[in-house]
Amino acid sequence: MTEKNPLGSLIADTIEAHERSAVTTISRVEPDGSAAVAAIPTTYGSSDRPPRGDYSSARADYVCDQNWPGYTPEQHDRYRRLYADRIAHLPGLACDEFLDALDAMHAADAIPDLAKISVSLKKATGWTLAPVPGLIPEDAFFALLAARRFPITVWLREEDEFNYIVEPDVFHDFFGHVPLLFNPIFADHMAAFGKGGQKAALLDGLKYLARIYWYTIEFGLIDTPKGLRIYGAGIVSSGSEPEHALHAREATRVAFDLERIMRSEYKIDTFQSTYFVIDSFKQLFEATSPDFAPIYRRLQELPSHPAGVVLPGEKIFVANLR
Ligand code: HBI
Ligand code: FE
Repeated sequence: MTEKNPLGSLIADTIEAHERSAVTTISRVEPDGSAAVAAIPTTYGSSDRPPRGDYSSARADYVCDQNWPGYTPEQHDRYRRLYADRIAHLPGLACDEFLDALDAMHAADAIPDLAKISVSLKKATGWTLAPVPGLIPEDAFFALLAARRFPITVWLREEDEFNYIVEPDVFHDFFGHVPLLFNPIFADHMAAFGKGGQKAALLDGLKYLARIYWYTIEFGLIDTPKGLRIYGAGIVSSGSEPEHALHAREATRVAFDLERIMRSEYKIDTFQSTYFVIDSFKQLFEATSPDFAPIYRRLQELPSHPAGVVLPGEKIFVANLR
């Protein structure tokens, strides 16, 4: 199955740490020398501060406990309002695959108990949800995906982050990513991404693979018969970025191109200035199925493009502008 899957034949390329090289500190070391608990990613992405979250409670694979009874009524209420707000806005903005998957999920009323949702998700596609303290390093992230475990941050954003947040919280991770994990084809693609990440880590290609993840799974657009739509989890979970992604004149929408994306840097703490548009999920899954090892080798000799540049001759989508 892996061999047929997107990224499935990648079990042999690498990432150097990525522009968000996670500098880590080991929190505690066991007598046998192994780290007993997760290292804290002290710098992550282009952000100056360490990720939010209690890393002391995480195990070496970054998985922690959710402590669902610990959420306050106020937090459940905020989650409920976030969910209702996004549901109300997304028709006409998100693609049908996402909206259909969302409809089937029934997790609108309170912060989900991840163990409970894992039972139904496991039945549907073999995935479970793994509670984590917050952002985790790429290698740990992809290792969980390879095991069909999706990391879900346990904390919820504050009220002043209702429309936009710079790092993943439980609402982004759950609302943005879990619906499509109920879709069997998408679910296999995500697991293949995990395997591809493990392979990339050996080939100094993780930086390139993380960019593909960023510009598709997190911030991807899709060209549909109804017009441009969003499917990336970072956009669908945001209150303000969908309009920007689809309609803002300042944003550029470029036709999907695997190597172009691999060479494109990104920023994690602002609206994106460049989005990449797939024609169909089939296009994405097929484009990510070859062996990336030779591509990584070639790209290591080439400069990267700063976030937001538009290259000569590039196919730009101009529909939908307001
Ligand atoms: N950690 N918790 C968490 N959630 C993410 O979405 C996430 C992460 N670490 C790395 C990461 N995403 C991205 O860098 C992907 O590009 C791999
Ligand atoms: Fe995400």
